[in-house]
Amino acid sequence: MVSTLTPTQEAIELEEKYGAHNYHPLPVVLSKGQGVYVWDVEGKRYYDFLSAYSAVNQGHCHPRIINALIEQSQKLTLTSRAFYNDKLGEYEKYITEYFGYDRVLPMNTGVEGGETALKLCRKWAYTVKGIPHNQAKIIFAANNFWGRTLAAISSSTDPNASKDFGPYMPGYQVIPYNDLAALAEALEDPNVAGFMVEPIQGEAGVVVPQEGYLRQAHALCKAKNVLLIADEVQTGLARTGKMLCTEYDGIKPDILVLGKALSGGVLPVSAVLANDEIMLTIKPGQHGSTYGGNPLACAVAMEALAVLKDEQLAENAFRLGNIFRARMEKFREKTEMIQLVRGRGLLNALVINDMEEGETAWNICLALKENGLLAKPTHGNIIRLAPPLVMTEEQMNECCEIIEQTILKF
Ligand code: IF1
Repeated sequence: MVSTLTPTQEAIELEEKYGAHNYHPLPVVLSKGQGVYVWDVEGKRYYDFLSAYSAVNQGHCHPRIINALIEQSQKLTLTSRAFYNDKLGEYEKYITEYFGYDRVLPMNTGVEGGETALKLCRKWAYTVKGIPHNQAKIIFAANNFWGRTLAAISSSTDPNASKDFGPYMPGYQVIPYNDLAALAEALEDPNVAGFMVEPIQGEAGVVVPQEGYLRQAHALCKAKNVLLIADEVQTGLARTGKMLCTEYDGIKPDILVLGKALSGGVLPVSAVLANDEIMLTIKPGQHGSTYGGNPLACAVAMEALAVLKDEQLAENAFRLGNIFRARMEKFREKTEMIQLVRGRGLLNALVINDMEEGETAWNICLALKENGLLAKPTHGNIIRLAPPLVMTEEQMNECCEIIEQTILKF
């Protein structure tokens, strides 16, 4: 039967019919990506202002990263950790020197990185800090988001992420984000082992804490021999204008979790970094994963990290982020649609004056799509705007024009 559907409609219909309905995507079907651009199946080009949730900081299909993928994929892709391979040691040396830690535990997705960090924290709590068995407590910030596993959603304050998935992981305590008094109080409990926190809360809507929040949180944790675990899966790797967002506070977290752009959007690669006292508490056979540290991931991740430095993407994100927020602040005087602009580097958000509970933000994103720019609301009335870090100033100005012209029509 000849299809009367457009290629876009055809692709959407297939997902509708055969896939789980665990997402509500914007109605655009992408088939190509290069740098800051993506193209849909009708050949229309867009600026990507989501960057796969900060997984393509280096831009879509970066040639150096793709070449590393192709080269390694024709040699050896996966050995499992039952044997050694000639890429893992090289990668471990590279990434630990890159971030200044003794050791790395390689995993795949960001949430596996978070899970690994919590297992390390608990293992350290019992074998080094001496917390009574199975009594270790871990503190999280309200409105956190670190993935979709049962351990992750157990710390969530978003019913949409946690409802009807219980019972939940014990040993958790949730305190308000950006509230040092609440942290100090929670730390009075001698069984607290760690505090896991995002330097900027991504999913919550790019929530930037007060100046020095992480520095003071780190000091409070240190005073109580509690580990500070920084979830930099979304904020790390140059996204916020520094190689790590924690650099704004001049601290080195006890455990650092990386993911997403660690592979430049090419395949899932995550990493947990820590020093010997913490990392060596996990002994052979006590943790791992089939793909963790596979040679293909190692080759891709080394190139993805090198690109961040060689192309000075943190500096570019810092500079373009200032241009973006300054321009949006000026634009706010011309429209009552924007409540506020916030973010750091190229992790930004517009908080929309939304009279229809998120309707408007969604409709703005549909209109942006029509005007050649892809973005998606997070939590109702907040539109996250996070392009690849390889964007030029000229492209940024063009995108600001698109955003302004689109919003002025609302
Ligand atoms: C989805 C959100 C962003 C993360 C932080 C760990 C992870 C994430 C700070 C886990 C993942 C992704 C998950 C993805 C959409 C996206 C997302 F909207 F869901 F929350 F970025 F804000 N820490 N975030 O942001 O990494 O296991 O996914 O590799 O679930 O829809 P992952």
